[in-house]
Amino acid sequence: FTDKPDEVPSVALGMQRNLSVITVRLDVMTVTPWLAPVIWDGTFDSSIIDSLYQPQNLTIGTTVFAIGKYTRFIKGFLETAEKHFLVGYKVNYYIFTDKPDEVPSVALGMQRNLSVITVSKFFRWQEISMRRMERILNTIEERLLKEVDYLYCLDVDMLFHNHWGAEVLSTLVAAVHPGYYKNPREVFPYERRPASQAYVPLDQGDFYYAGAMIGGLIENVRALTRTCHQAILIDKQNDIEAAWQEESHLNKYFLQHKPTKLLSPEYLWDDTKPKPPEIHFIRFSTVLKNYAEVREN
Ligand code: 2GW
Ligand code: MN
Repeated sequence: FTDKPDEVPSVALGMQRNLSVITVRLDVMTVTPWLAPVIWDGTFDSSIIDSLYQPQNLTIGTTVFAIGKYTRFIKGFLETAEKHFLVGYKVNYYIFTDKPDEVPSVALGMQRNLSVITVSKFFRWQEISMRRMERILNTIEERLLKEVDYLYCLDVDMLFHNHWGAEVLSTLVAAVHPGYYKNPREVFPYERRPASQAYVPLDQGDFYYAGAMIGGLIENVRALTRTCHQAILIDKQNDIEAAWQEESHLNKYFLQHKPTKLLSPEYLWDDTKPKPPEIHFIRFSTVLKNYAEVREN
């Protein structure tokens, strides 16, 4: 067992003597206190993972929203997903947009399909991002229950840079936010007002999870989107909007329904941050964008 597999020398072994190198990570948390794995490079073997999941003949759905100026991100998202996202598996992309004409045509690999779902644009940006829960829920109930086994809901202003494979599959999957994985819970930007459904007291919370990735078995993502959407509606009736919109509600949900697998920040990075040594691969990361320009309506 070593944290430095590259440094294991090759030594001539006698007959009937074998050596296995098992990599361990000592520099990061690789399992939660409720025994869910945290997926870091060096904690899994892709060939073993694929031997588990390939025979199941799975279909993995991916939702992305590209409303208003965000259609410009679709091309890079899809082109890089084709190189790194669940390659070798059946993948259905579902692109929600108000401008179906602006969805570029990107060459897709075998067993990979794309559906465009036309939706209206909301005036407030907070609604664009928050209403994803409602729209994903409706689409799950209309068709995704029949079409996919697992569903991953991702931000579109992102690019894949390295393998993002079947090691992410599990019942309910959350991504640890790249900005807060070294911080104590008191500084997590949870919603702190008791009047909101997303309220988390200062002495609670496990991790701060990113809103840009929700995943899991379709039934589990359905339950998540249903609960979060209902909580958002209750907040609306009470005239309160959580600090980080649906990300706040997601964090409340994961506090009450522990994820069965956590993705380390390798799986959801932020390019404005320098790469620290514990991140061996940046696998999926935000595109640097001119916020003022892209968000102007
Ligand atoms: C427009 C103005 C301001 C903010 C967002 C938008 C906008 C977002 C838009 O005009 N069109 C659009 O399609 N979106 C979708 O919402 C798109 O899929 C985008 O990736 C997603 C989230 O917005 P984004 O990427 O600008 O926000 P981030 O990266 O700062 O978001 C984090 O916080 C959000 C909550 O405020 C969400 O939880 C998001 O998932 C987080 O990554
Ligand atoms: Mn984003």
